[in-house]
Amino acid sequence: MNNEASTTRGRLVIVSNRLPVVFERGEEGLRTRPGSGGLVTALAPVLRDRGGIWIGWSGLPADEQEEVEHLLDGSSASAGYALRSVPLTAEELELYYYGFANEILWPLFHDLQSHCNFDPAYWASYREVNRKFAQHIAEAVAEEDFIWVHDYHLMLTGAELRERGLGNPLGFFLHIPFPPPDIFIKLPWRFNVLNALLDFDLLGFQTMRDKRNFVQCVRMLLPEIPVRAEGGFHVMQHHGRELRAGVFPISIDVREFRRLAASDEVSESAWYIHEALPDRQIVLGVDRLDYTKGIPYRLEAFRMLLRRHPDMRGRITLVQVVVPSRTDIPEYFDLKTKIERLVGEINGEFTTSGWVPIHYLFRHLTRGELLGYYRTAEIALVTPIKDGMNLVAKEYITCNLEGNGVLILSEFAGAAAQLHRDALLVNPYDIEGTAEALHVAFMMDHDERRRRMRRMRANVRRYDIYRWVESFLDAAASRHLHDFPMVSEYIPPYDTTELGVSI
Ligand code: ADQ
Repeated sequence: MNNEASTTRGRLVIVSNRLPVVFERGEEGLRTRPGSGGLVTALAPVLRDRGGIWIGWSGLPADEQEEVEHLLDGSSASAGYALRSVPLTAEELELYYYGFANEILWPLFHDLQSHCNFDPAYWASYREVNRKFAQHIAEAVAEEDFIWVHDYHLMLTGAELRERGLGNPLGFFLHIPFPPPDIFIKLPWRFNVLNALLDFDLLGFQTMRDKRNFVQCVRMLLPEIPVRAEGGFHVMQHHGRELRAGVFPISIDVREFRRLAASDEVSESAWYIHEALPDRQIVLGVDRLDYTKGIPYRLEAFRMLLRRHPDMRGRITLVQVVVPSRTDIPEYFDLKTKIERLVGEINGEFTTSGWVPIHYLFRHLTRGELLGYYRTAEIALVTPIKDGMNLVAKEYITCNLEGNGVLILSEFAGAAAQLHRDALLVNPYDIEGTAEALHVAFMMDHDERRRRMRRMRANVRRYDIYRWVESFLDAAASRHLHDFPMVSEYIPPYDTTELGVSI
């Protein structure tokens, strides 16, 4: 095997579809400000200490590339690591990003093949753009740099880099789920994608379920590839190299969320929210407008709760925040219309003077507002029909400083693998079951709430985003897999692997 190169000697090269900076056009022209996600925060110190580059698309049209590069030189100096932009034309954006990534990979990997539009032009562009990314990476890296590619937009870059003769250690992390074989095989380009993934040295998945699905796809579609389990990894041989697949559940910057949640701004915001909704429990839903988030089922469940338990009326309010996303696409616009119709119907059926059952917010919230809701809500309703991890669940737990919140969580969210003991798990398609979980959450006594929340808070605190970055880089460098005990203990009702049925 020739992929023993240490990843600690070289620099770290992060590759993602988008760069971690936001471009804003003001009166003085284009400006940048640093992105604020947990991933950037956790990777920035490593990139600075070790030396590094972040490669991605700026979010702006290709004809602004010159100005973008000029600005990125300045941002690189202040960030302490280099930022390199990959220009994308309007056509590439349409076909590779809105097409292949959003109309094929996103729905298929969330088990929704009926939402897919398998347009061959999308595939051609996806390959082109992955090739373009590989070209930029190849130009930027030195021999011993560790290249870490993120997410489903860029699954072919490893193979493209190998084709160019690059021997660098290559890692890939998939932020969304990996589908089971019977769904993955619907992809017309299933062999190309699977083979390309095998050209990385380390593949990271959010949960055991995703890793298992990937291994099953390899076993089914590429039976000639030897696969063995070793030290928590699945190890496969391909093109004379060894690929290891492992589980790395992503998390959040816990210290930062706690600090912000305790700030005066958030404490005040939390107080005002409850002051405006006195004597009732607040149930919070926070989602990007997306059909994977299960918002209509959740609203139906809330309606069922109010119909079946009239005593809940006037004592519970659902605050549903929906963050606008892709509303120019008909499918997303239809989803928005459906949500608004349901909210209207439910409010029309139950509102009384002084009580509106659903407060519906369709907009971006400031961080302060969002954390105010996290901090004050007695119940969080996180019920995606499928989700890689779901950071909203972890943010809610971390911001629940009073320690008396209840988390209702979909068993199909990656976070369930970690929080299944203390959250109330639901099948999001089961409207009656979710309605009952809401009732149980409402009635749960103070001691049990605190007991459950204390354990969930400790769990999220232990495995924060810094631990996640460290464990992935350690696995790449030392072939050692950190122990995430919670991911190996989850035995959901539908799972057979952990019951001893081997894959
Ligand atoms: P996403 O699909 O974006 O991520 P998620 O993990 O839930 O989903 O993260 C959403 C983020 O948006 C959270 O950090 C949240 O704070 C923020 N947000 C939500 N509503 C907001 C609002 N109204 N205002 C401001 N911010 C808001 C993908 C995968 C997930 C996986 C992540 C990380 O789909 O499954 O957990 O990557 O790997």
